[in-house]
This record gives sequence, structure tokens and C-alpha cells, in this order.
Amino acid sequence: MFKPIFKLWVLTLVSSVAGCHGVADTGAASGTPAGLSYRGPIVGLAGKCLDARGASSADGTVVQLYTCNGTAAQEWTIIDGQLLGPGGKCVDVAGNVSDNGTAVQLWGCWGGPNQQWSLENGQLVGLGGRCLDIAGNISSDGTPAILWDCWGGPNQHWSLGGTTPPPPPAGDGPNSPYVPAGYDLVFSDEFNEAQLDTSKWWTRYVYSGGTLDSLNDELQRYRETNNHVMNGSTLKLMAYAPGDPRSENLGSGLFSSGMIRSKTTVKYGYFEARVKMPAGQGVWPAFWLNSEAQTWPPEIDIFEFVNNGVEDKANMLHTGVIDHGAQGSAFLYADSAFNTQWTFWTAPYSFADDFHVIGALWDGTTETDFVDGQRIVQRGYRWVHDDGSDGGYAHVLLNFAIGGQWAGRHGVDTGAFPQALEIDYVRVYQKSGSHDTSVSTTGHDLCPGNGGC
Ligand SMILES: [Ca+2]
Repeated sequence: MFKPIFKLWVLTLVSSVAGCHGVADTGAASGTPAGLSYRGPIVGLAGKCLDARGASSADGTVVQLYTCNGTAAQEWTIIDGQLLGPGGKCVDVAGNVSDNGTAVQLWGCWGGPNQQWSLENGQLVGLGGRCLDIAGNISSDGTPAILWDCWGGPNQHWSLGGTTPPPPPAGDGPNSPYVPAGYDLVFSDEFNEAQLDTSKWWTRYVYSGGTLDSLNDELQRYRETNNHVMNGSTLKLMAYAPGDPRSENLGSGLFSSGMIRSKTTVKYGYFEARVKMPAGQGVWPAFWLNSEAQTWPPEIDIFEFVNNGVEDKANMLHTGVIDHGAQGSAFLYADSAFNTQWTFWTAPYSFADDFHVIGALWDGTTETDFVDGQRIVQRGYRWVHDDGSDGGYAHVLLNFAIGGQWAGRHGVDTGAFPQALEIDYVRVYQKSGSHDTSVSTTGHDLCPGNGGC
């Protein structure tokens, strides 16, 4: 019996909130120095900003947490490993001592090691490899910043909240800079061949004996007729309007589209895809993890991208997990631009304009999502079925869905087709010493053996 999958979108049907959050947009000044990599607010614990106490730039000014207010006291510049605040003064570890609890202050820049910072997985790491930390994990205005052992707590996580996100890596290469330390590549496809590598991918869902071609109330059907277009560097999951002669004519107003489901299955890991989204109204591409066991949930939606033209737009990235109670999904962290009610992150750009690296770290008890290395949200999540039993191995899915009550609630722009979810690569990593992979045997190779699909 067919068991429908209702994704988290049911919570989003009446979404009407957008753009009412985030930090002040200070803008990147023109004529900024060469080598500038960021200028704007830095957001930390409880969505509050890194701040120079009293809006001072005097030597010895305390660096603290404060409600974001868009003033110069909260405008920071990262350049050449230095973190500069008001008056061009450097964020400095007092006394050049790296003990836990050492005060952090503004001081005239002199190039010393106590003024060097690096942004690593959302942490600002300074002298002695210790982290910029909000004392006592307290988010009250005026709580001072100190140096402390990096322990991964929310009081050590900082995000760049302005208009200059870190640039995504350009195309294929070795590991992106966002892969967690101690993780090894266990599965990947760079999509640099002339046609889809069917030793790695099925092109339908695991359900119905591995032939199911749609879920929910979507308007597409997944096919193998020019729906997986390769150009030697990327895979385009192509979707065609009803009746387009370049693909199968499905009738009844249905679109043909493409999806991939990994033949390698995994338990836990870091997942990364470099993708460029389609822009037309009514699109709903996704990157997600589903149980090979065919008992649902669990499910992790690394991203769902929806442009319905009104509530959900091309600068928003939805992430989610399916929680029926047994799985649990309490928020452990949310970036200031992440809407925890409707579970989306708002970017200062359209995801259809360029490629971005979307990542997710899934470790069995938590699930964390990243955009170009910036952590946007972390939840607790147990990979179990509703009866509490283990959820088994997961396959990796990328698909280009169209329409339905969420993505298509204000209509689908047929004139925008054909269009594609373009994928530069998909990579899966697991912790060294804890590799755990298996193989999906449920599926059919539907791509023609002598050509593309
Ligand atoms: Ca590629």
C-alpha cells in the first residue's frame, strides 16, 4: 500500500512571515581596502551582536555582547586575520596571555599573535587556539567576551550578519574548507562526466519497488528523458513544461523532471552539495536524507528551496526534519537570520543567482545545516521510526519537484521552463574510524544504456 510522505511543508502552508528579522544592514563601503573579507555586524549568543562597550574606541575598551543596533560600535572588519572594530582598533587578548577567562578588548593594532583571529566553523579562534567566548554563557547586554577553550557551545558561535557572506569555493576541487576536521570522503560524485553515472544513482524513489516518480501533490513526474543533463562539469536536473517535445509528454498538465537517489547508503556523516537553484515561480528542489528501510519517518531535509512568488522566495532556504515525537527536534542553535517558526534562513542574495555550498552534519543525535560554511541552524534529532526503532541506513536524494500546495499555491510559471537544479558535486564524509555505509538494492536502472537520460 502506498504510504505518502508528507514533508514539513504542512507547517508552512500559512507562512506569511518573512524579512522581519536579521541584523542591521550596514552595507559594504565602497573603496574598502584590498583584502577585505568582511565588514558588518558579528552575531553571537541569542542573536546579539559583538559590541564595543560605550561605543568607545579607546585602548582597553571591553568587547561585549549587546542587542544589535546597527551602530558603529557593532561594525567589525575582518582583514588579514585581524578583527577590527571602532576606530580601526584591533580585538586583542589582554596581556597577550591565553589563559581561560582572559579579557578581550580593543587595542591599537600591532600585529601580535594576541590580535590574530580565524573564523572556523562559526567560531572565532584566537591566541593559543582558544575561542572568543561570552563569559558564563550569559546573553545579557554587557556580558564581556573572554578567551576560553573551544567547546562548541552557543556562546562561542559567531556569524557574519552583514551583506558580504564568505564566497563559496569555485567549482570542483579538493574538500571544501567547510568539511569538519577528522572526516573522510566515503561517497561522492563530481558530475564531470558526459552522462549520469548509474553505478552511483537511481532515478526514482525507493517506494513502489523503486519506481515511484512523485510524492505529495506535486505536478512533476520523474523521468529519464533528457532530465539528467551533463555538460562535463555539472548535472542539471531538468524540468520541462507539459508537452515540451524535448522530454516525455505526460499529459494532464504534468511536468517531467529529474531526481537522483544514491545507491550508497550511510549512517551519519557530513553531506555537502554545491548547487544553483532554478528561479521560476512554482519550483521546489530539495536535498535530503530518507530511510532506505521504507518506513517513514525519519527524514532530514537539508534544504528545500521554494519560490511560490509570495510567502516563499528565492532568497530563502528551508531546512527541516520530520518529528512525530519519537525523533525530537529541539533547536540547539539558530542564526539570527533563521526563522524557527517556519524553519527557513534568509540570505542577502537569491539562491538562483550563483552556486552555493549547502552542508549538513548529522551525527545521530543532532543535525546541523550550513550555507557556504556558515552554520544556520542546529537541532536535536534521533534517527528512529515512530516506534523508536532504529531508522537504518539513509540514502541521499536530490530532486526537482514542481508545484503542489506549497510551491504552487500561487501558480506555476510554465513560461520559465525548461529550467534546472544544477549540481556541481555531492560529497558525503564520515568520521574517521566510524565509517558506516551500505548499498541500496531497491531500484531499477531506467536510464538507457547507450546514452544520457
Ligand atoms: Ca562538477
